[in-house]
Amino acid sequence: MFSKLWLLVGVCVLAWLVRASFAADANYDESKVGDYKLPDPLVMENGDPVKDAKTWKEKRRPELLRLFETHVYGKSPGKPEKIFFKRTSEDKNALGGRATRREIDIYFNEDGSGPRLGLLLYLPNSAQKPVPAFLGLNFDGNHTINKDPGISLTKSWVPNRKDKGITENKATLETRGSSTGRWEAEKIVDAGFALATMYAGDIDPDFDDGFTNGVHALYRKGDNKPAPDEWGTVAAWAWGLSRALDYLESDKDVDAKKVAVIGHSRLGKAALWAGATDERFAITISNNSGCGGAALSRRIYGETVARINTSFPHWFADNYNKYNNNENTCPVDQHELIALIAPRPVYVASAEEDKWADPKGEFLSALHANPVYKLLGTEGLPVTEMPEVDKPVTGTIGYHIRTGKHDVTTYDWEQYIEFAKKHHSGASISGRD
Ligand code: GTR
Repeated sequence: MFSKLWLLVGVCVLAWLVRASFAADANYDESKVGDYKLPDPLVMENGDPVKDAKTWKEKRRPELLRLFETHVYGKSPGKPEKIFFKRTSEDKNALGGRATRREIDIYFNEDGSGPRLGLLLYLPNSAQKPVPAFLGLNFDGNHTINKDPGISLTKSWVPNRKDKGITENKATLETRGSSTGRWEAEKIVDAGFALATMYAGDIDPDFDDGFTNGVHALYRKGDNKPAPDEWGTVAAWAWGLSRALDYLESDKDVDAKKVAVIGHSRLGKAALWAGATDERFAITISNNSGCGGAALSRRIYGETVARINTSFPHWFADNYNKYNNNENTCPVDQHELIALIAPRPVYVASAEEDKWADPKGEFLSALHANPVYKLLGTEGLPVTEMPEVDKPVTGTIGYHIRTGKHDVTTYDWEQYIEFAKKHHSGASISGRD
């Protein structure tokens, strides 16, 4: 046991050193972004052009989904045959009286054994029900998203942020509310939305454990790891978001047809994959999702495919390793991930100092998804040039680059709330802002 722990610590230190050296020599020079040719979302693999919405819907979209599954994220199981929801707590007087807090366990074995996903839900008290919602995963446990003392402390493994190690760890009281700034629960409910969130680690803990824990374990046959084209951790997180939506569909206070799935960084990659694979999500929001999220891989700017697969070998399908330092041979690029969300609204957000996530590459993905949005008869992205900092553009595709670093800020949330209001127009948004 002791030696196993040291092995784990050793592996983590090594991974950290590799990441640090990669980050140091990443390309941040626009003049060194060479020529690259993006695959055309409106051309079938066999070369046939896609000229109408029907061909997109019936042929190209399924083909692209299959390509992303096979080469990037891995194929996930569908909705499990058995899924159970249990409301574990409710407080009608949360957040200073403005919200009702519910906690719900989502699990898959009747006897309660196996993975349990803990969903936290805030409903605005002053709004007429059912309400539209934002749904997103959090990094460190539901209890970190607000100081609200009624939120249960996660019992799952949590990363140790202090020493950057992946050591065995339990959530502590000091971490209550540590991510409050990233969530803006009060602002969201005041605007008439519900906020639903779940700890990503309940679905799959964020370390390379050979897929023995989390929801992967539910589907393992014997000792078999997922096959090279089967789900990694990002896909498992996306699958978990769909299970949370299964619950929201059963809650009469939420309008499940008006759920925006949102995620930051690695969890933004998961939100995009959830929005692409699950058409029940009305809106998808990517906050600084970067490589393997909204950023084009072929630009080789900031984090690259080789880097991400080395630092986080568990995030993607094993097949994705084929494209390490070999991005041009990948049959897809990330603009086609955005295109898979069409015609539903999508918002891509970057931060000026977040060069690792390649803000320009994130914008270009939105831009190159636009032909699909146009083909499907939507407004798409209303600009052809990257907008100035802090000047959001919002059509069916929204985009902004804000001042500051890799983070989710009040400014970001203000744009997402406006975007959701615009696209849910006619929704029962009766908040008090
Ligand atoms: C970084 C990783 C990024 C991004 C980020 C995060 O280390 O390289 O792809 O996902 O973590 O999730 O904060």
